[in-house]
Amino acid sequence: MKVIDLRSDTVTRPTPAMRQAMAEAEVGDDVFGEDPTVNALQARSAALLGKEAALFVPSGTMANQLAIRTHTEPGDEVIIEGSSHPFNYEGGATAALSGVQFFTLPGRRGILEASQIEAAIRPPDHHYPRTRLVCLENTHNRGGGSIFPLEKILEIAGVARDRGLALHLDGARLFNACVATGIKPAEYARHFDSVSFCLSKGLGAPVGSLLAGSAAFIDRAHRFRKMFGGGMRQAGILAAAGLYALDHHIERLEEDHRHARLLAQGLAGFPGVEVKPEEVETNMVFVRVTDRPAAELARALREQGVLLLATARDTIRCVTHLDVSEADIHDALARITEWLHHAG
Ligand code: TLP
Repeated sequence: MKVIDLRSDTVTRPTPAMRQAMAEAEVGDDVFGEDPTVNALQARSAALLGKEAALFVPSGTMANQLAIRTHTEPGDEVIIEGSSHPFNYEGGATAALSGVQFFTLPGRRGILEASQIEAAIRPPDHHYPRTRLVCLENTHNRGGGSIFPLEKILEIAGVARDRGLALHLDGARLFNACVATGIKPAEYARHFDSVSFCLSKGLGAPVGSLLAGSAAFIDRAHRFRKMFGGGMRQAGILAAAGLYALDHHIERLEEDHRHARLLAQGLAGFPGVEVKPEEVETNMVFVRVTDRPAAELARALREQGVLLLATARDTIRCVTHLDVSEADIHDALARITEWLHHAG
């Protein structure tokens, strides 16, 4: 029985063609700035986002943490949505590595309004932390793979600019938003001082993320990358996978989105679960489990060879990706129906 792994788009394995590109990569010592493949990936990523420079880093977490460290000084405050990745899933790194605190705001499916941000900015008084940075997430993971509407980004960027705040985009899945909306990466990116994106999610590379911004910003981030232990040597082997992914795996994200819709539509009628297919915007389906703990359902389905992620007591997340075909979606739905039918 083939295991259908819908826990995350991080589980993809490099394709034979990607492995070939990795094997053939020209490499050098990137800590000396001498890896031609890393340099090519950085230049390509900066151009794609319309930024002056970009830095290759091991993970999306490091990209976000570097951005936060680079934009702030200890004691500063960062405005962020309450279900965002840096606040919830980065091991408390922001407190530990940057010595800054978060001011969290409740979003609607992860989406914030400019008025909420405006109201959260601290007055200039020595009692308060200094508000320095706003972080947004597009697509928003816990928001359900939701797309941050460009007009709302524009309004928020206006507030940030007027109030002298930096603006960072956690674009771990930015290309999913781009493919779903037809908006170019640079069109999103130009409203932000820094943007990160991941190669190791929907794009299917085994490792790596990019952080992009002005040349001065990336120069400062480079120093913190070293400090955080993220300087890699012959990293061109990994960067080659990234270049391959940018060439071959962006347009196909549309397939993942179609599969997510199929999955949501298929699950919508099942007893014991609640799904809103109309809320599926990209490659994620969040399922509310109504008649048992979500972890119990995930455990039971694992035995049927369908891996899902319980993200809360009553919530399961399913993510479609490169290693899941349309036939796999039908197969997963059949196995889930069968199990629910037997479980009564
Ligand atoms: N997200 C992972 C888990 O950590 C939850 C996943 O399976 O979705 N930003 C966003 C929006 C993310 O979803 C993630 C990873 C990251 C940053 C961090 O990327 P990595 O895992 O490369 O550090």
